[in-house]
Parts: sequence; structure tokens; C-alpha cells
Amino acid sequence: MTSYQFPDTFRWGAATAAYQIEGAATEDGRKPSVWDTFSATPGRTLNGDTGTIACDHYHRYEADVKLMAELGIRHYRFSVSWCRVIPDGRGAVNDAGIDFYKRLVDCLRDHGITPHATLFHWDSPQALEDRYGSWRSREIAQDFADYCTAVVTRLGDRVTSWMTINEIACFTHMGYAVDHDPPHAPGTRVRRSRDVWQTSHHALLAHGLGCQAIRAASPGPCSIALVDNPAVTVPLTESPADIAAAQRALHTCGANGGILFPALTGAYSPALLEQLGEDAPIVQDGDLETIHQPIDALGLNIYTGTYVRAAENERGYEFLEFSDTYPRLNMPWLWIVPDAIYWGVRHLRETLNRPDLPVFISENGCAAPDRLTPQNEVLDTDRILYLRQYFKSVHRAVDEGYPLHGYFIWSLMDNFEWAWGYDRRFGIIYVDYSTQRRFPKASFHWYAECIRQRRVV
Ligand code: GBH
Repeated sequence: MTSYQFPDTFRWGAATAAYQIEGAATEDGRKPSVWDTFSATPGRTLNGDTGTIACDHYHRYEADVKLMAELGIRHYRFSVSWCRVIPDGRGAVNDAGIDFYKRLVDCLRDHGITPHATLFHWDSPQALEDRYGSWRSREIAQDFADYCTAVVTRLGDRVTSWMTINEIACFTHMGYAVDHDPPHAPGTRVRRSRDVWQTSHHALLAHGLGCQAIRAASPGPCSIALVDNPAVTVPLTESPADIAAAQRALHTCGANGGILFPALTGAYSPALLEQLGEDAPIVQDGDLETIHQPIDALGLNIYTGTYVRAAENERGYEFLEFSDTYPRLNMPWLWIVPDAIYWGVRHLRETLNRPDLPVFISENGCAAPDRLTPQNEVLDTDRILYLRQYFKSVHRAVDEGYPLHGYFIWSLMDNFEWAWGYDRRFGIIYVDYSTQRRFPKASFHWYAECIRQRRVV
């Protein structure tokens, strides 16, 4: 019998990102990011939606923080908008932009909520896109580090938990892929696959230089994390053969071998390099040392997974397809694979040889076709079903002694879901975009009860 009880020290939180919630796109000196330009381009986002207003969190952050306090979370992960802080991408710092984050962080701390700030969640300054094609250029790594210095110098007295970059594979491999659907800003089509891998290599360099910059600028001790979305291989059965297959397959699943492997082990995965051949990125002397910076924690964004089993082929494993009726939630890729959390965490010890690296789930959640009832309720039992299974998987990892220290739900509230605009709702708070009123969903109350009892209810 297990009651799925969590230790008192386990950290419960919620996550958001700047462009998805802030709005106030032209206020207080902010200049456009690539997502402003991209979403304003006809045909790029569903219904032509943009983040110009989004959840208007820029003006409503106090009410939103009150809702967090009601939820009972003690940790909040948000992102800082580069083009609010340094509107031209490099050069002058915009104090009015910094002041917003000071107000937000002070408000969080007044409510007993610890801020966790991500320095980059996909909204690169348009000015750097115009100057050198953003992540196509190595130059962006140094500009990102200088931006980190600017933020940490000014906010480091109030924020000590930093995350450098969110999901390198997404904004690089989706933003520059030869033909990616749905599209992602900046939406540049590069010539070949190697050019795509070069953009993620530059992002890894930015992470490394960013780590150094944060440490140098922080006025006191701080924690620095990378946030990755690993493509998690889940053994079909937990037989030794399938487990070994899942471990081998981790290298070539998604972009793991070219992102998580170099960041955590200091080398691109040999299996991936072999697969890429001529398409491997160009790595200069010293790059891998820069990328392989000491970090204090790793954030994993895990929504789904990939089943793997042992096979009698050259590689020794095979990936399994999902059947048409395999359950998923309201995104084409959102198959329900709760065990992906447990295996994502476990692979760090056994497959990546980083047994002691503190880890937290920096995002997990789902989109559901939520409707407001006449009584202003959202009865998202599908989301609760999803979360309850994933929480049990979180519990298993903690219970077995893996260093999993916390969990951030994606997302605190419905928001601008990139190419899907406002059509897909990931929040546990419903946002009525016509009035900006917030309505806590049934899943909000369910999560609050889990936090109160510190167990899966
Ligand atoms: C997170 O990424 C983001 O960090 C967050 O901003 C976002 O709101 C949230 O997910 C919900 O989507 O379209 O078939 O090519 C999640 C990881 C990786 C999931 C890329 C979708 C693309 C699949 N994402 N993946 S596909």
C-alpha cells in the first residue's frame, strides 16, 4: 500500500513564460522579439493570434500572484524577456523593463513564493535577428551572456534561482528546420540539417557562457540550471533487455544526443554523431568545455515519452509507434505516458552518469478542451486524470531515492500557445481573454489539495 506521500521538502510550483503571458508588447521601452514579428506575419499562427496582449500579466501580476498564494505553491518559474531588458538585444539596458521584474519578484516574496527565473524562453530580440540571424550566428552566445550579466547584476539581490535557456531543441530545430510544421519563430529555412544543428550548438554555447556570466554577476551564492525537454525513452517492459534498449535509444531519440549529452557529459553522443555524419555541427576547440559548465540543477520539461524495446537489429532496440487509439490530450503530440517522468529522471543516473545532479520537473501539464460552465466552473477531469498519473510517476522517482526535488506545473494559467495561439489551453486557471477574468479550474483545486496534503490525492 502506498499513500503517495511526498517529503516535506519537496517543492511544488507552477511555470509560465514571458511572451506567453505578459502582453504589454510595446510598453515601457520594450522592442519586438522574433515572436512579435512572426505572429504578426499572416498565416504563421492559428487565427493570427499574437502575444501583444496575452494574459495582460504585465498589468495584472498582483492578482495572479494572489492566485498562486491561494493555490499554495511556494515556487514560481517565470521567464525574463530579453527585449524588455535590452530592447536592441545588445547595448543599453532598459531600467523600466527591469523594474517590472523587481515588482513581480517583490510581490512573490511578499507572498512567501520563491522566484525561479528563466533567462530565455524563445523570445529573442528581433534586433539580433536583423543583425545576424539570431541563433544562426555564434555571436549570439556572447550577447546572451551580456544580457545575463545585465539581469543578474540588477535582480541578483532578490533572485537566487536561475535557469539559463528553455528547451534548446525547440526554438532552434523548430525555428530553423527545413520545413517544420507547425512553424516556429523566426521560421527561417536554412539550407541543410547541419545548419540546424549549428543553431543548437550556438544555443549550447550561450548556455555555457551564460552560466559563467551569472556566477560572476551574482552578489551571493545562487543556483543555476539548464532546462531541457528530453525525448524520454520508456522501456516497454522493465525487463533488463528492454531497460538496456531504452538506455541505448536515449542517444538517438529526438535531439538528446546533441543537447543533453554535451551539456551533461561534455561530448555529443557518438551514436548521434555517427547517425548525423556530414550533418554534425562544427565544434571549435574549447566549445565543449564552455558548454559543459558545472550546473547546480537540471530542469526537465516532460509531457510525453517514447516506448522502446529490445530488438534483434544492429542497434539492439526499436522505437514503437503509438496506435490510433492510444490516449492523448489536446495536442497532436501529447500521448499520455506517465512513466516518462520516472524514466527521464532515472536516465540521468544510469544513462548519463550524473547520479547526484539535483533535478526538478520544470514543466509538466496538458492542454484540454476546457469550457466554462454557466456556473463559471471548468470541470477538467481529463486534466486531473493526466496529472494524477504523472504525479504518481514523480512519486516513484522520489520514493526510489532519485534526487528529484520539485515539480512545476505547466501552466499556471491559459496562455499564448505559440503557433496554436489561444486555441489550446494548458492552464489550471482558465483565462477569459475577452475580459481577462481568471477562473480556477477543477484541476487548480485538485492540485491545491495535493499540495496541502503533500501527496497524490
Ligand atoms: C513546452 O514545450 C514549452 O516550454 C512551453 O512554452 C509550451 O507552452 C508547452 O510546452 C506546451 O506546448 O509539433 O509534433 O513537432 C513542450 C515540448 C517539444 C512539445 C516540441 C511539442 C513539438 C512536437 N514540446 N514538440 S511537433
